[in-house]
Amino acid sequence: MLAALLLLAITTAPAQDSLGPGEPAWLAYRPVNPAAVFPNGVPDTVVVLGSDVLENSASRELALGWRGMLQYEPRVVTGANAQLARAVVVGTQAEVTTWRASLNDGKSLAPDSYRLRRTGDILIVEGGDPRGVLYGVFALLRRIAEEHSLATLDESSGPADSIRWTNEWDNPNGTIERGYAGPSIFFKDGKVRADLSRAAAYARLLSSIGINGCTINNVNANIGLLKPENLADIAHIASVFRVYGVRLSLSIDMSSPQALGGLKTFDPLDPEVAAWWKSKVDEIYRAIPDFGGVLIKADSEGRPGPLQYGRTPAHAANVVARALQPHGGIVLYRGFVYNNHLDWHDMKADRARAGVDNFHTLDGKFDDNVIVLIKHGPIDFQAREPVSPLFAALPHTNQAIELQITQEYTGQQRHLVYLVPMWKEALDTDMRASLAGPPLTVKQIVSGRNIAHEHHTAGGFAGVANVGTDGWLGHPLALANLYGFGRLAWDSNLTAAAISDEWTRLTFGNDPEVRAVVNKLELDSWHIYESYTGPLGVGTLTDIIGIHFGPGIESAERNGWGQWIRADNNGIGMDRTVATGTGYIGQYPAPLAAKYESLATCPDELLLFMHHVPYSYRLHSGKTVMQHIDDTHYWGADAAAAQVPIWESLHGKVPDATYAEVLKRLQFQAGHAVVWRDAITQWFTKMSGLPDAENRVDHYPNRIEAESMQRSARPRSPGTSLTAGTT
Ligand code: GCV
Repeated sequence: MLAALLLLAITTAPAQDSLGPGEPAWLAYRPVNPAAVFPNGVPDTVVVLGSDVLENSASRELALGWRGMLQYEPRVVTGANAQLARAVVVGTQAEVTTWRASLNDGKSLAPDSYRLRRTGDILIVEGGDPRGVLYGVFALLRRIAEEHSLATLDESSGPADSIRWTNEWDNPNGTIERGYAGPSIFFKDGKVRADLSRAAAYARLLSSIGINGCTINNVNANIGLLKPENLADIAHIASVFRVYGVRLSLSIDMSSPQALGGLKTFDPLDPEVAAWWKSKVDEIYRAIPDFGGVLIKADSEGRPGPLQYGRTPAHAANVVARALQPHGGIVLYRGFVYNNHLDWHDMKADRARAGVDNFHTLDGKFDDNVIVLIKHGPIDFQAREPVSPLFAALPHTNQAIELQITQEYTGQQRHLVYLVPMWKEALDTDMRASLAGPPLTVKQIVSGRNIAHEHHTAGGFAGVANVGTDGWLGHPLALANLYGFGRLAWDSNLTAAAISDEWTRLTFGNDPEVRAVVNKLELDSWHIYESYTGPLGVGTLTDIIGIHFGPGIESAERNGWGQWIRADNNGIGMDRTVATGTGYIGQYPAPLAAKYESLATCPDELLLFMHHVPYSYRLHSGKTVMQHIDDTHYWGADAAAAQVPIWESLHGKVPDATYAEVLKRLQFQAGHAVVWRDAITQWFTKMSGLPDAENRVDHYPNRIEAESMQRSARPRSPGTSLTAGTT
């Protein structure tokens, strides 16, 4: 009955256009040419072999896809005895074998995996389990949206990683830390929202790209969410997630046994604390039987943690993991543990070292259901960072990679930055200990499947999405990042270009011109953003003290946060070498350490992350550091401006509301790129005393003038309200 009511709630969810731009995102189900997909006729019947709630979702989705893309209302029947002509049959492998034993060819499917095949006039979507059935249906619908012929079909697919979660930094009051698309879809005024139709729609989107878990609250966790009355409300969110195979999880605060439970301590080795966690976790599972587990941020940025009692992250993770283990739950324990009161006078102090320094002695000490969650870079989701050396330091520990979909330091969805190419660089980095052995990439490490890391039992991806009520991510083109995150978590061998094209076709259709323009904008965007912000791996130069938006070059210096760029009149960059610097480079396996330690082999794009050099230092490109700063910033601002007419060429070819929203944001970005360019070129020219070879610096004497010139030079679309430097 409850399931039926939920289904009703979902099918009667508010009309798509009331959910704002970007909705329904890539599940647009635009009409296609049926003859191109089904040369022998469109299947007219959907047969659902099982009765699992996920199989019901699968058949409902097929019907939606048929209606939208093929303009056909299919007959939906359940059970194995249906009379068939042209049909799509969906079921688990066991159900398909019971239905037609002859279809069993011995290829077994793992949980979450699917197989799509055709036999005669019948298409079969077969899953290793009901979740696999649903994923298979979404995969079939992707083929149809891309107008692939399904005259022949036999393909199987399964996820590379078992953990494929998004994390949402939502607070009970409805705000979202580092969220740039309106308020929370889960919480309002201290409570779970009464209307969870958007939460349901989000679960559907997540499921369509293979995401199987979602942590609904901020890692800076609110303790009160674990109160019984709140757990009862959170269970409603879990119910709407369940229909799409998404397991709910919660961020927890390690001090809860004391702060909420009233104990004298939250020392993870105290038996009363362990008992408190066990009782609380049992209570959670009574409310949410398929609860996924917990996410823990501790001893970081003021959050309480085990260090207070002289205990380790392993002690803290394990005490919660032992409470979760009988229920099948997991702990994602964040490797983001660092001291934000570093002494900036100390030339050996280095925040980038913190991950390895805090965790390497704990390798092998975490329980099997603990996964250490590691930000892809050692600092904090900057526009350019090397991969975190922590991935190589925990060979006997389950690991997952943490990526940030919300664009905290990368333009907050007012700048277009397609992040998949950046993530791919991290995932493809080879961390092998010696060049003699086979490659050992980060994607292999987090998949937990390689021989060198045989003790892994689970691994995967967590992406900080922070979707809100405003078109999920605000900027319509930013949705490619959420889509890309899910697709990479499923198959990290997919290319950034293939993912962009897939997303574009599902979102905007198959018009070659639209595809070419959107793919170009997406694929060029990271390079453009990086060009007018932080050069050569120095950091983003973003204002880190304020809202992490816009230039704030000196804000990183002379404070305890450790995002120093160490710029003075003579030079710039952090010396992280083993020879003369902080020794950070020595945390990498030998081949990578050798590459970064030597100026001769350190790549230009990471130079200032690894080395301190004079402004006159010549890069591999032949330019000096200062000339590189000037040239890239002028190029980047021009390239940002050029995105506007490129997008304008799509007027009338994409939905009007999306066209206007993207245009507004690209125009803003073009103006803001000039602000960035001038702030940085002027600051570094003054600091270095080296003039631009082309004498471009001081074109715009100050930032205010730059803004106003930009405004008058480029008319805005009606209704534009974005202003540089504000949220
Ligand atoms: C949720 C950065 C962000 C913080 C965030 C933190 C983290 O420091 O600015 O808002 O806290 O990362 O990832 O925990």
